[in-house]
Amino acid sequence: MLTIYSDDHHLHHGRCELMDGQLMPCFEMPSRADHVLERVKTQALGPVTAPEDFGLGPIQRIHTPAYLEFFKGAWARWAEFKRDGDLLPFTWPARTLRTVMPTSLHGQLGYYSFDGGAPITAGTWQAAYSAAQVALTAQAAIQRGARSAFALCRPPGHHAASDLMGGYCYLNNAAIAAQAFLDQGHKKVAILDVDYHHGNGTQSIFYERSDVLFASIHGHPEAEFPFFLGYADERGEGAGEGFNFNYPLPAGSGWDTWSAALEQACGEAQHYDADVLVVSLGVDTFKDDPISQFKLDSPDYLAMGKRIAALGKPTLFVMEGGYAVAEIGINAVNVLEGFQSAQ
Ligand code: SP5
Ligand code: ZN
Repeated sequence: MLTIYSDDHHLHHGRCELMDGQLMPCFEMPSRADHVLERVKTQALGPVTAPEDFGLGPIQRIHTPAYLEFFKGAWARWAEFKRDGDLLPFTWPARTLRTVMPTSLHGQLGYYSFDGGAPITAGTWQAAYSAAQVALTAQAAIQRGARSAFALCRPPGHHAASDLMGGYCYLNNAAIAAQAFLDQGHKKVAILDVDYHHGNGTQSIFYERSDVLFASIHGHPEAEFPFFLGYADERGEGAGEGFNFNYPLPAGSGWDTWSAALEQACGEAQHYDADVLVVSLGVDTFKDDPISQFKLDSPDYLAMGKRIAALGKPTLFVMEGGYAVAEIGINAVNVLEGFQSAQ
């Protein structure tokens, strides 16, 4: 399997995120992608290549021009404040407030974000832009006939909506790739999101559309980030009704429970008869993940890959979360090896 990877992810190294009553060192750190790349190499998964540059066009198919302009320019505006830390939001237009557009940097940052977990640093735009190109380059490989490809994206993307950052995500790499498939002639794309957290950004982007089916298995939002989306009764709206599937699971869920949900999600993708499959591949479902509550073990990821392969679709894997840094390479690459072993 071909892996697409860019060193540019090192340009994004946030210092702190707001969590559990503290500014904590960011769980989403550069060594994550380094470990995955290392494992891709030691397991000889296949060639590793740098991304091509497809420009802003395919990113603008998912994200609004105003959001992209804000994100791209935010660091330069923040630098003028001459502060020590990264740029982090602290006020959001929640109920009773208006979603007006303030003129100040922090007002606009609140408008364009939904949590205090996505710091903007000097290199965040470039890293996120390159991650989107990584996804697009892997997508192009499949478009040219590859059965599968791995987009080793960092920062991740599935929490990012068309004009919102949050949850360590800025640009929705999986959504951008899914839209590229459609723009290049495919009619139906299924996105299977196996990250521990609900892919609220991806769901919101495609919620009223029938050309992208979204299925997500995740920690129940009653108890788990992102709290305000990801419930089982969210089935899509308008033309999208019946094309959104959420499988929220309780804390402590292991492979038995998790794989039963995967079985259902795969059944929906099969029934939908997608042309291609995009997998939002988070491995924060691992038993030792520091911020998550599922109990998958490393061999389970091999089984996960095998089950996904049984769908028989051209498959693009897009890296999302996973914070047990020492094991992230083993677990992510196990999915890919499991997939390949089932060919
Ligand atoms: C891409 C991705 O996986 N983003 C996840 C963002 C999660 N941010 C909030 C995490 C809150 C975790 N609280 C757990 C408490 C453990 N001490
Ligand atoms: Zn996650």
